[in-house]
Amino acid sequence: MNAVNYKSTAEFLHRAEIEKREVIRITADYPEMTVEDAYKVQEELVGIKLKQGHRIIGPKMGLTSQAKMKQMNVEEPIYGYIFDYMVIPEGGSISIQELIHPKVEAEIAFVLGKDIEGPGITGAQVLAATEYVVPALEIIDSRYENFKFTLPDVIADNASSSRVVIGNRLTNPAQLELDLVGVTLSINGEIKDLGAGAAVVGHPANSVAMLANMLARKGEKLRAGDVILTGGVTGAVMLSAGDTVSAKLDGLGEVSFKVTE
Ligand code: OOG
Ligand code: MG
Repeated sequence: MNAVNYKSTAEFLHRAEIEKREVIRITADYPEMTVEDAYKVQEELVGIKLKQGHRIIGPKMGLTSQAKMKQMNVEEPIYGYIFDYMVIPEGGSISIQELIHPKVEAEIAFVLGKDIEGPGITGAQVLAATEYVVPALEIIDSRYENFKFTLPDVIADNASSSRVVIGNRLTNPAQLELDLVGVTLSINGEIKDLGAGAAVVGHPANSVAMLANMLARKGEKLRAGDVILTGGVTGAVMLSAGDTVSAKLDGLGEVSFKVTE
């Protein structure tokens, strides 16, 4: 069997996103694709988006909670990139027709005041370098059929990144214990899932530390001003037209958006 062609695989996934079409997962044809191969495909995909004039607002972590790993049947955290075109304003809306089969998850986002460069970064170092934390809703939209994938597939697909809503209340992380922050995710006023910050690798700052250490392997660092999603605290919930989605995070505030036809 042939080796994975990073560039054409990235183009294939990019087209699926643009055409809002689900595709057969890469590992159906290339079962031997490794995690390393997958990050090379992701790099090509990021390159395509940058070439088109899109800007990265920050890297993100995914599959950082037991809830998410179990739900997606995948066993280790991954990273991807959030771009400017993915941002929906707080309280804004998105048409279901712009997406394939979107799901939403509640997250805690970090904004750094200083660069952080791995390896060997700890959660305590992350907290010291953080300017503020903010509640977020991430809309994930795997390009794969039935939202089913293996670890290399989802890495290649930029960790299912699709849209994000960032809350507008900024909190200094020294003001609260982020692992103890209670989180609810509601649709049309009904709670669909809940959790606490500790669901994210024990403490969301640990997720940022893992990210800095993973990026160090390719000589990259986290930068001051990056908006970093630390991974779903809750499981992800399917979206439908007519949904009003909101997350409440104790001490951090609320964030919401609507899904239209
Ligand atoms: C992968 C993306 C995971 C998170 O917060 O865990 C993610 C997926 O579940 O499709 O963004
Ligand atoms: Mg996420």
